[in-house]
Amino acid sequence: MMHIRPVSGSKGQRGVALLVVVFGLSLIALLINIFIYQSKINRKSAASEGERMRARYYAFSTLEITRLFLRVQAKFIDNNAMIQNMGIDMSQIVPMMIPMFFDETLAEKLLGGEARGLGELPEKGTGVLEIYRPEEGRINLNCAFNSTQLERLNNLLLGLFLDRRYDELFGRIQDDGQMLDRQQQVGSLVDFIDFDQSMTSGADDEDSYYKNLEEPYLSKNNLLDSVNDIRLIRGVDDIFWANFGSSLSVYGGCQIHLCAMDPNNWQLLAALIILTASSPEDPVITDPVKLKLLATTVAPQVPVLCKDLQSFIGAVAQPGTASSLVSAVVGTDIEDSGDLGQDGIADAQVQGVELDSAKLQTLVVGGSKRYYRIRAVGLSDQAMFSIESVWDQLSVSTQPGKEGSQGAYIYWKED
Ligand SMILES: [Ca+2]
Repeated sequence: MMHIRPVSGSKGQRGVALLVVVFGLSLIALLINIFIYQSKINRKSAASEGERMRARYYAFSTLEITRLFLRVQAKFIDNNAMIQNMGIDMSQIVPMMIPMFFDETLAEKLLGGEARGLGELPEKGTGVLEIYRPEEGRINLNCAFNSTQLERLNNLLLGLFLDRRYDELFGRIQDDGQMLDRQQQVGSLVDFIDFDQSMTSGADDEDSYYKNLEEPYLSKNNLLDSVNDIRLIRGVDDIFWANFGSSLSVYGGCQIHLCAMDPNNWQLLAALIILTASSPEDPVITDPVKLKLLATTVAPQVPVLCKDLQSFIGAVAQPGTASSLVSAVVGTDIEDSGDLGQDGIADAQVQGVELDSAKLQTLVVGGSKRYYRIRAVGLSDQAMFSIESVWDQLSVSTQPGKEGSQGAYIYWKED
C-alpha cells in the first residue's frame, strides 16, 4: 500500500506564516502604542506622582525585557554564521515584540493558553522601545583622547566633511561671528576632548570661545559620557547636527563597525568611499552628485555586504551588480529592482569607485556588535517616562542581583 507523503517544507512554511502573523499583530500593537504615546505627550504635566512612578516602572520593565533579547543576540545570533548571513536583525524585531509583553490578551492570542505580561495592570499602561540600534557604525569622537588613535580620527572626520556639497556649510558665519573651515572644525571637535589645552589649529587657548559664552564652560579634556555632550562643542550647531549628528558617537572602537552602520546613513558611507578610493583623483569622489548616487545605492545593502569585505568592495566598484552580490552573500535570490538607491536611476547607470582594500581595513572592522543605544518609554494612564541607555555586551554587571553577569547598561538617563 502506498502512502502519500506530505509535501516536505509545509511545516516550515507554516512556521514562516506564523511568524508573519506574530509580527503583523505586534506591529499593530506597536502602532496603537505609538498612538497612545503621542496623545499622552500633551497630558504629561497633569499626571500625578503615582502615575509617573507607574510609567517609570513600565520603562524599566521594557529595558529588563530588552536585556533578554540582547543576551540572545550575544549568545546565539552573533555566534551563528548562518543566522547572521540571513541578515536577521534584532533591531527591527525587538521593538515590535516589546508591547506583547505588556498585553496579556494579545500574548494569549498569539501563544495560546495563559500568558502573564509584566505590566501589573496591562490595560493601564505599556512600554515602548523608541530606539534600539547598534552604536558602533559611527565615528567615535572619544578616540581624540587617545593620541595613538588621533590620526585615524582626524582622517575619518575630514572624510566625513570633505564632500563638496558641504562647501557652504563650512563657510557659514557662526554665532560668534567667526567661520570654521573643515580643518578647524575637526580641530575644535578634537580639542574639546583631548587632554591638552592648546588649540589644534591656531595659537589661542582652546577655551577662549567657551569662556566668552553667555553661560561659560570649559573643554571637557576627557572622554565624553554621552552623545549629548557633543552638542557643547564649538561649531556643533543645529545645521552641523542635522548633517553629521547621525555619523558621530562616543562609544565603540576607533574603527567603524561596518555591520553596525545605519543603512540610511549614506553620508558616512560617502566618507568611507572618499577615504579609501584607490585613486584620489577618482571622478566620482570629486563629484557630489555622483558620489551621493553611489553612496545611496550601496548604503541600504551594507548590513548584508559588510559580512564579506570583497563583496562590499565589489558593490562599490560596480553598483549595478550590488543586488546579485547581496544574493550571493544571503545564499538566495532576491528580487532585483535594479534601483537599490530608489533614486530613479538604474543601478547599472550609477558610476562606481575602485576601493583600496588595505586602506579600507584600517578604517572598518567586523565581528560581534558590542554597544546598543536603547530608549524605552513607559506609558501609564496619564503619564509617560523615558529612559535613555547604552548597553555594552562585554561590560560586567554591578547591578544588585546581577553582579558578575556579562552585559550591562553603561549609560542611563531618566527623563
Ligand atoms: Ca583639549
